Amino acid sequence: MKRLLALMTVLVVTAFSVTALAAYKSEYKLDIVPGINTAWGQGAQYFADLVKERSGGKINIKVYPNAQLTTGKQTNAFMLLRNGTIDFAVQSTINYSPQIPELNLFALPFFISGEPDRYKALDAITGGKTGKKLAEILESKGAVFICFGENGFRELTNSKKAIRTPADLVGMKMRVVGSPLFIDIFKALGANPITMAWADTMSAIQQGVIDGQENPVLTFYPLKVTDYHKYITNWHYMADPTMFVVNPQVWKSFSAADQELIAKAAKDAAAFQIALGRAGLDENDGGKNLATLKALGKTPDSTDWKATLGQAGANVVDLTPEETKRFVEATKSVIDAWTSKIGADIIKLAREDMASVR
Ligand code: X2X
Repeated sequence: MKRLLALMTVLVVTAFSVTALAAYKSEYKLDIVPGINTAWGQGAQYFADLVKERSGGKINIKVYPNAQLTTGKQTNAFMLLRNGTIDFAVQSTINYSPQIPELNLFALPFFISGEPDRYKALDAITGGKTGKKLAEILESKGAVFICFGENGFRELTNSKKAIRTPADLVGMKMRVVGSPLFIDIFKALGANPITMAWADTMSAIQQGVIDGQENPVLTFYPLKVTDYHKYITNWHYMADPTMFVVNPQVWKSFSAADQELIAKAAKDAAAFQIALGRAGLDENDGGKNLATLKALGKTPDSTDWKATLGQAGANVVDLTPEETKRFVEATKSVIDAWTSKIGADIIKLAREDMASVR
């Protein structure tokens, strides 16, 4: 009887682990927009590597760069995560904002960069009451949110001239992402904004179909935009965090221990992505970002981006406070127009979070 019981236990346990194993896919698809060599891509790849290593090869996440999983339609990304076409994503708030308007908060012009320390201000939002609220909204719309990472503050590049004032932008053909807020900002500045997926942008840059675009340094430099755009204006006008997210069904299929493993790996990868996206810019952090990268054995491509961009033949404009003020004034109406779309309550929360670190 005892032996029979033992045998039955073995059978039950085996059957159980077989079903548990069978529930795991051989590959989980992770969606990103740019190439792997950007800070965004490297952070996503590091996440996949950590999960594989820490799960002993059991959980295999594959990063699909260049918006492959959305066939280039990056603003459809949230719908495809929700319906399970995409399992995991490290996505920009911009690309989910057509379905989740509250995420436009980060793209309000000069809203975060107007603070004394824009990095601190951003961290106060993502790590504060606002970040918590945005995570709840995301979850209510059908995604499991793990944490925020970073694409970076977005800067201007163009092939025509140094841009120091809104007047310099008049008539310039500027590629913008497919979120209406960007059209409003560039129209307010007198430019001629053209909505275009990133998948089509590199060739538009090469062929001169557009004069300029905006993206963070750690995105446009690795993708060689500076081979074509020799003028860069550091205006930091909006922050572009990434979000580490999972399809809810996929998330439920993992054991509690594996969920914990994945969440920890995402947080570690996000910390790396943030450090990589900031190190060598003007982040007044006493060398903390560089130290984080060194401790991980990761060397950034530059420890001084202004010098690196200059060596690449770029003319780099850092706006003076007076020059920045003109851009702020020219785009103020956009903030007013978008307050109700984003939600006055979210904007108020963000202001409170930012004020707490001033
Ligand atoms: O399309 C862009 O500009 C990019 C790569 O930054 C995003 O996906 C938001």
